Amino acid sequence: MENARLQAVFTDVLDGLQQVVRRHRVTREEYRLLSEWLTEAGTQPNEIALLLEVLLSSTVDDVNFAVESGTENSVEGPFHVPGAPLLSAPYVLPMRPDEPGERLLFSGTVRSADGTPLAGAMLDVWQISADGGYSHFHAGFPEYNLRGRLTADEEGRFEFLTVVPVPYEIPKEGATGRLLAALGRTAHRPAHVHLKLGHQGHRPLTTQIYFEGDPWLDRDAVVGATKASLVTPLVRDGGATAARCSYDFVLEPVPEPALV
Ligand code: MBD
Ligand code: FE
Repeated sequence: MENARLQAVFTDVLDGLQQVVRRHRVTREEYRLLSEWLTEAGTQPNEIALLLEVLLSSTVDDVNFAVESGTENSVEGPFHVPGAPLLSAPYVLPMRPDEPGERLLFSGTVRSADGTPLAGAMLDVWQISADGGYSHFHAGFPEYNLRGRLTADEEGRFEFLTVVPVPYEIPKEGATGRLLAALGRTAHRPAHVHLKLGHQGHRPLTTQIYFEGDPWLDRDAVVGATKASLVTPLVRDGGATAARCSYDFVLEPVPEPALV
């Protein structure tokens, strides 16, 4: 970071912390507990990253990725893995032969802000399994389980088969889980599917899709991640072999570079 900016931001951070100490007359004992808790967090793999993701990343994203007319962003979270398999149609996310859970057919479109379909738009999709694990991060999953990249067709449409994700629960033993419990806040995230979307000439989008009726929608453990515009119905019509959901994504064009 450029030194002047580092100094400006750090000065404000320190000022904010000092104000909190003064306003609440933080005791020596409370200061010691904070120091111990942060030290504990630092010894746990990925814990600081999770903590920042829970408390702050959504605010950083909102500052940087605000949209005028495109689909809203939602945080990337700690479980993205670059380089997921490039799938071919008909799209099925890689899954175990005995992958548990209800099947989900996720369809939709990718369009530009003016409604033009974005043929060939790239979607990078990842999600938790029905038994509650993200491959690569939780033991016992094949590499890239429920992770894949696919493209929208000539009309900007896409469809892929996956399983209905379950809500994620932040581990109770970790420093982040202990903080949430101490605060009386839920450690749950509503069930979600993560996506990154890209198309030439458009701002890349990182977002998540949530489902109507999810009990954690209004108290996501990750502050600010759930947005009403990203919630879609999960449709189950009796007899169908899979639940369905759909979402129509809108990417914002990047301004044309000025002609020189
Ligand atoms: C998740 O699955 C997630 O998406 C975020 C943002 C934080 C923790 C777990
Ligand atoms: Fe997630």
